[in-house]
Amino acid sequence: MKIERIELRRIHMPYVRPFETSGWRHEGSDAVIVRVDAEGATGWGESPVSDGPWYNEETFHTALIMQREFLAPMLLAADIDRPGNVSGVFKRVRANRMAKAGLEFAVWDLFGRAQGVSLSSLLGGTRAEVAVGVSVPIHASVEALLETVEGYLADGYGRVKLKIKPGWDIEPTRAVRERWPDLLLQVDGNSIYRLEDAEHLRQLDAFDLLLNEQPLDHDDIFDHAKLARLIETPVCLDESIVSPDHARWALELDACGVINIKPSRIGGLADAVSIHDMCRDAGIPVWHGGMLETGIGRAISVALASLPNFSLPGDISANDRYFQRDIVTNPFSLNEDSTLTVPAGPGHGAQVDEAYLDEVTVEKVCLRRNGSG
Ligand code: OSB
Ligand code: MG
Repeated sequence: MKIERIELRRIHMPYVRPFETSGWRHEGSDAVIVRVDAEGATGWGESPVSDGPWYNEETFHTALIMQREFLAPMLLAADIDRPGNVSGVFKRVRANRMAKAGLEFAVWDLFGRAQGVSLSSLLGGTRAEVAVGVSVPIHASVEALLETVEGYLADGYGRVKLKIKPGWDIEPTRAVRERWPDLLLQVDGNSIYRLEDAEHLRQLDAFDLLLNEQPLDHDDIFDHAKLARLIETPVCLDESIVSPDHARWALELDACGVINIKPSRIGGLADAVSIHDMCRDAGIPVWHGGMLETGIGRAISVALASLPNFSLPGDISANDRYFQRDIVTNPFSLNEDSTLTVPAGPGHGAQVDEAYLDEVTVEKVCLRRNGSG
């Protein structure tokens, strides 16, 4: 298939509440939304980048430049037999994985819609519902945190992840655990700790956590392997696993007991599925992380999380946990058993609300095969 037209838009869409981690705070989504058109069909993707290089090195500025100057022209010059080949088209471009992923996602959706097949089945999904939880930002007080968690539990979320940092880790985790002894609970430090903090992190072992996510540097695997031997809570890697090779290195070093898969961080769905399969063969559970995606990225996440080795609940909450109004007309709602239902229709299934998308668009670029327009 020859892609005829690519549209790139940077949006700004406010969150229902600000999201704060150990390293940044965001009031809304600044994602790049990608549309591809070919042979009368349309596909939609999302690069869940933000205004600054805080999670990884990318921002909406870099993603738009990489897509406009390099990736979109490469895709427009290619003839794609299957969406799994898109990552090969981008191979000469180093890193910039979220920029690549937004385009790759859109091509998967395009093929799914053109063939009338769901993204979940194209990827090898086996579940009709995926288990989900909620990621809870850093709060100003333990009291405020408990109130937020209580609200999410009342909404029906069955698993909670607490964002932590030095000074906001042991006490809030203890408080949540004491209040809800049976809650599925985990923590995420977003690379704020050092190996020297191992003794400190060991205190979290008392709280029966599912996992401790990415405590050490964003590009570290080696020290995580050392830390994994010093704490009892399973180490989970997020930021460090940016490719199938990185996953292989982590598995060979026993650097983690669990991997968080975000296809945007890995440069696309094809490599995300490879990591899923590698972990399945090694007996390592994976779960689907989140980047506070819009309804487009969310539908892609739900499709990927329907693969069998996604055996822990994902950070894929219902749309209304993030946005009062989303850019899709068919948002997910939470089922009573803390799951989302996997769309069975063509592609990822998100129906884009183009009028509202226009309203939240800050800048837009259009490229065409044989010249721009
Ligand atoms: O580290 O998992 C993370 C959001 C933005 C960037 C990084 C992370 C997160 C989350 C939110 O934890 C997960 C979600 O989308 O609900
Ligand atoms: Mg994380």
